[in-house]
Amino acid sequence: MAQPVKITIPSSGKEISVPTGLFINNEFVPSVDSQETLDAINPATEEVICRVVAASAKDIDVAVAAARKALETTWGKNVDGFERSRLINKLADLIERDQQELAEIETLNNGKPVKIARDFDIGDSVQCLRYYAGWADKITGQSLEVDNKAKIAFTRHDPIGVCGQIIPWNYPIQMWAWKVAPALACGCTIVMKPSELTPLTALKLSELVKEAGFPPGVLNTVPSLGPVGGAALSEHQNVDKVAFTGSTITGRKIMEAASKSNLKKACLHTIPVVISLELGGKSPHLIFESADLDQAANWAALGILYNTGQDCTAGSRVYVQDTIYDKFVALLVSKAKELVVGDGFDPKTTAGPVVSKAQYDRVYGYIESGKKEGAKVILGGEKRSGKGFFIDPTIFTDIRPNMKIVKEEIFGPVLSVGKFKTEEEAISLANDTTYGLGAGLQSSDANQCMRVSTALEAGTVWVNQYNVLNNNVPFGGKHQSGIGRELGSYALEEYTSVKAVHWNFGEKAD
Ligand code: TXE
Repeated sequence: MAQPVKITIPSSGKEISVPTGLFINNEFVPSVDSQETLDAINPATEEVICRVVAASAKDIDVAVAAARKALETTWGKNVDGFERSRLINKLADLIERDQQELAEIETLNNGKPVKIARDFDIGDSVQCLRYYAGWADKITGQSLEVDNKAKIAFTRHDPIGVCGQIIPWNYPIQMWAWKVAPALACGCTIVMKPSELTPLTALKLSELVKEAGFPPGVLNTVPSLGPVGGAALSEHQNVDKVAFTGSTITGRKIMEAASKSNLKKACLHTIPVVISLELGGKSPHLIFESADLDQAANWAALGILYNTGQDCTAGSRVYVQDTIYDKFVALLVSKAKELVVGDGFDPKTTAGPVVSKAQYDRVYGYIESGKKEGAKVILGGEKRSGKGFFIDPTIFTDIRPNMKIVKEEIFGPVLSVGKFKTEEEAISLANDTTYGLGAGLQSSDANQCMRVSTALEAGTVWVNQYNVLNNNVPFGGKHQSGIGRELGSYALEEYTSVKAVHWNFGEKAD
């Protein structure tokens, strides 16, 4: 095991070579002590594409040691920002060069349409790398006057160190870029654990990391099961930071593991683990009577159906003002019907299958619970026959706040639509959640837009649009949706450690 394999792209019959080993010190290697493998499955056909090496806890040790060595020798404080910037830009160029091939592998393993993978996920990832390449030589501290003329203090923003990065399966390339780009720009080294469901593009990207010229050990890739490799990274004594995107339940486990290793480290006087968590959501989307209804219906449909609803900011609760309710719901249903759910290699497809059998069963579990609890299905809700984890858009109305479909993250193309009379009622319905990731509102009343966006409890609020992100704008959640921010200059704070230097150039001690 650990040799590359040829995989076949179904639409063209083209063969692509994909590495299957662990990527440590710029080489693809077998596990040091385990024969375990992970099946990479095509969710459109349910067939196994290939198997890759699954990292054990001992492999994580090896990868962390490689990352530590690189931090102390060839990366970290040993390389200037201009060189980091040059290498990150080179990596972006190589990803752009290979975008079609990477998109096809992403579609094979994740299911999303090739065009979306290439033009949005990869296009955005290339831009993300270039954005942070721009920051790499601009990470500076401050010079500070202190209370004595013979003294000065200054700060340096050092790399935080070895970073464990644990990413999910809904945007395998994009989540990789969001985590890798700021970490590299700040001079950190990385042990990347992709989801066990979608390891292929992270392995393929590792080839490009080597080709770009990054020194061995700067970025290591260790596909593994969450409770094995993910847990080993979270509790590792020699990892300085864990960055995670995934479910709230796993986020809690990671925090617990990190805090337990923190206490031990505090005793040992070593560096504590720093955490950033990007977790789930149950995001509200408010449609007010003054909105451009056609546009509002477009944004509401995109808000829940983009990426087959497997989106942490999915606008899964739409609340509509009573005066326009019937008209808007009819429009929304007609927009949702335009979605073409199918194999991501079919150019007509606009939404692929959900990623796995587990997700498929989970989403249908919620659809059944919605029906049982008395919500009304006005679109979809039935299973298709045949192979593939395909789920048609499903819309529920006649909902109540305590229903599971209204409270819990479904992570599929399932929407709950409710009604409100007043702005106050809309805000109160929107904020009635334990999450706080995204929120949206559609209105042509500017004062209302400002009032409501101020009142909504979320890390991101979209006004007259939905689910649009930019690499220079921070992203993250409130409440149980996470800790810390990705993207923008804010992400640099997650990957740097501020050191204050106090300098005496004249004062004598008594
Ligand atoms: O997530 P997990 P799952 C939500 C979404 C979805 C649900 C379940 O609601 O239906 O989570 O998905 C790693 N220590 N989101 O079970 O387990 C795992 O290997 C360390 C929202 O797939 O959170 C993978 O790499 N790591 C979300 C990553 O965590 C562990 C995206 C995510 O998997 C671990 C994905 C452990 N003990 C799911 N256990 C978003 N916010 O975008 C698992 N992992």
